[in-house]
Amino acid sequence: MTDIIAYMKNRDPYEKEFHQAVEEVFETVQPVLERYPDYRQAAILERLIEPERVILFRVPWMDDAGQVHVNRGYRIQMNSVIGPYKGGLRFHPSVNLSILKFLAFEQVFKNALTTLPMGGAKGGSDFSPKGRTDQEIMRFCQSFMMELFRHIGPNTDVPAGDIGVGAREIGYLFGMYKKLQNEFTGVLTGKSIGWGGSLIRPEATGFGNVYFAAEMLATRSESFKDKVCLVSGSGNVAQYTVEKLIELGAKVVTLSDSSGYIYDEEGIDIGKLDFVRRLKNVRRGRIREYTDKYARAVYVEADPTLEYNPMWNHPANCAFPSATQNEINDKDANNLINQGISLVSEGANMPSTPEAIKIFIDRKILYAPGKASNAGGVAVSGLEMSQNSMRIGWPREEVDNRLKCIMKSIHTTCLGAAAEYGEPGNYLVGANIAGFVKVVNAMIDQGVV
Ligand code: NDP
Ligand code: 2IT
Repeated sequence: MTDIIAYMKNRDPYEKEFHQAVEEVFETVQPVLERYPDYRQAAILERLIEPERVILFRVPWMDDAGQVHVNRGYRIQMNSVIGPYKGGLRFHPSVNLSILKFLAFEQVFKNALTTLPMGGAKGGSDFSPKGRTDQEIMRFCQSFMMELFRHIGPNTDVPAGDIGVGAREIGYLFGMYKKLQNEFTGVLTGKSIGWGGSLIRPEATGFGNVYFAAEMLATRSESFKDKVCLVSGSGNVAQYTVEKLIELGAKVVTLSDSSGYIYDEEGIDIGKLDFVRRLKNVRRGRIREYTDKYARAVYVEADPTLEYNPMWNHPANCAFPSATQNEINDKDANNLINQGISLVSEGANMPSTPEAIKIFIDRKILYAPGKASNAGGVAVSGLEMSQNSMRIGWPREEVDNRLKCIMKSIHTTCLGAAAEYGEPGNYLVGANIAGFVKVVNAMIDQGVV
């Protein structure tokens, strides 16, 4: 196994996020590899780290002043062994091959855990939507789709949203796909409700994360009533995490964006959350404006010279990192524990560094890795695909109930796999092993392809 890690690092030395995601999975599935030595001859690990296909393309677009810009577009089609490629698109200046390969790799196992037939993919661009007008966003999305359309399809690859890609972008991308293909199909998920989207898809990642965390708390006979929660980010995942936490009686005291965070000791109630929604989804403003409206809250500007994030250093019971990768390091993990945290449930993908994860597990924190706890988003995307294929739309309660059942089943599956391999209560080991076994068994069934 160490030779495969060394081979991977030597071959693509700059892909550090990808290496991090692979190492985390491969370390925890070691007991499976020992139990099934045949995997070696089948070169399972080597096949898992090599994407089935990588598409890299130029995205030229014109801004409102007539200036032409060029960005890079990507789609990593990682593994299609249990279904069509499925996974989001991220538009953010930090996007590169390493980040998208890590996300696509995680997606393969996450999608396997959902119980639905979806392979793993991820894509996006280093385009920054911040400060761009709707017209500029539309031209960018159209140019992006003018290349991507030939590589995707409802039975081939079904992209969705991620950081920087929400309902507005999905609309522009879908419009161009439909025009080029002359076909109205469920080629993207996260569509608006009026033209093929599923109810509950916008809510699904945040709600699903809270459903998963509630299952974890229940193993210790606890609930969210009166729990103080730290939530990072203020986008799609964070907003619906806060909504569900409020509904279940918790008090959420933080939200953030890449410029800084707000701390509201009195708690973010539904009225304040509505303000954040308008601020972020309509006006596309900064989280610091929260304190203009709610003066008793404090705003703390992000300080990249600090070795820890002060946001993770407030008294609380639960933490829901919901912004981006590696937002909790070892110092943050220790601060969280010293402040009374007993549960960390990841809404973002890989928000905790390996050192932070080790601290959570050693200290017996209820720790849920994103590939289990944030799987509700892609799960409801899978339900959107089913509804589109059948040309029907399920009511809100039905989708929400299915989401709850799926999160419950992922929770049970993780605990079962962890116990089977001698690590009871370890959700990291459970999620990695359960996802891995499902994918690998399908690869063995389908031969060397
Ligand atoms: P959004 O674009 O809606 O929101 C992202 C939020 O995170 C914003 O508040 C953004 O701040 C902040 N953020 C982004 N990058 C950074 C950074 N480098 N440093 C600090 N803050 C940052 O994205 P989502 O809510 O959809 O996604 C959040 C996370 O959840 C991501 O890790 C994503 O992969 C994951 N996820 C999303 C799913 C979905 O269905 N949408 C499903 C499963 C996981 P700013 O506005 O300043 O950039
Ligand atoms: O990381 C993720 O699971 C997502 N961004 C959602 C992917 C999807 O296809 O809904």
